[in-house]
Amino acid sequence: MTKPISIYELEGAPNQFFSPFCWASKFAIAHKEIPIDTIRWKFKEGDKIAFSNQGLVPVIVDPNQDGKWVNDSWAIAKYLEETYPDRPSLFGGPQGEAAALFVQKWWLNGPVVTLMKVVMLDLLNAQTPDLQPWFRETREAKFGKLEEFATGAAGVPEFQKALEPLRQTLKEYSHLGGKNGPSYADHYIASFFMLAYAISPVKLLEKDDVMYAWRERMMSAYSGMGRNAVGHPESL
Ligand SMILES: N[C@@H](CCC(=O)N[C@@H](CS)C(=O)NCC(=O)O)C(=O)O
Repeated sequence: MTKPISIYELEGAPNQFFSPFCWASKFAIAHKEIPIDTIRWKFKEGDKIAFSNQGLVPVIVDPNQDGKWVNDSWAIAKYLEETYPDRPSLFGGPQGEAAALFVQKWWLNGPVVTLMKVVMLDLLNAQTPDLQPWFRETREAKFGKLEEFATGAAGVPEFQKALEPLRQTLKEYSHLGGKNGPSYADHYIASFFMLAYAISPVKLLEKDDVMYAWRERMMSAYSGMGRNAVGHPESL
C-alpha cells in the first residue's frame, strides 16, 4: 500500500494554509491518489527543513522511496510524475509537461501580480504580529511600499482582465488538462485561488464567469480538498 507523502506546508493561523506552491503540490499528490501527511511549518522555521539545503516550502518526504525528499513545487510535480507513472498523469505526456511549465511561467509573469495587489494587505494582516515586520520588509523589497502597491477589491477588474486567456480556454475545455479533468496546469492556477480563499474576503470572480465554475470544480476535486480548507466562503 502506498504510504502518505509528508509535505512541509506553510501555516499562518491554525489550519490557515495560504502557500500557493504548497497547494500546487498537495493537488498533485492527491491527483496521484496518494494520501497526504501535512507537517505544519511557519515562516522562519528554516531549521526544520535544513535537511533540504534551502529555506522554502513545499518540501516533500516520500516514505515509499526510502524517505527521499524533494523541494520546489515544479520539481515535486516532475518527481511525482516520474516516480508514479502508473497513477493518473499530471501532464499527459512530455508535450503536456512543457505546456504546464509555460502556463506556470505565464501566470507568474503576469496575472499573479494583479492578484497580489488585491490580496497583499489581507496577506500582511494574516501574519501573526511578531512576523508582520519581517513579512513587510521582505515583500516591500520585491513590490515596494505595500500600501502603494496594494489595491484591495479595487484591483479585481484588472485581475479579471488578466484571466482572459484562461477564460477563453475554459470556454472550450472544462479544464486546462482538457475535457477529462484537471492536470498540473489546473493545480497550479487553482493554488493561487486557494491562497486568496485562505486569507481574503474579496470576491475575485463573478458567478457568470466560466472561471467561477472552473474554480468550483477545482475546489470540489480530490474529495473537496480545497472546499474543506479553512478560508473565506464569503469570497466565493
Ligand atoms: N519556487 C518555489 C517557491 C517556494 C516559496 O516561495 N515558498 C514560500 C511560501 S509560499 C516560502 O517558503 N517562503 C519562506 C520564506 O520566505 O522565508 C516553489 O515553487 O516551490
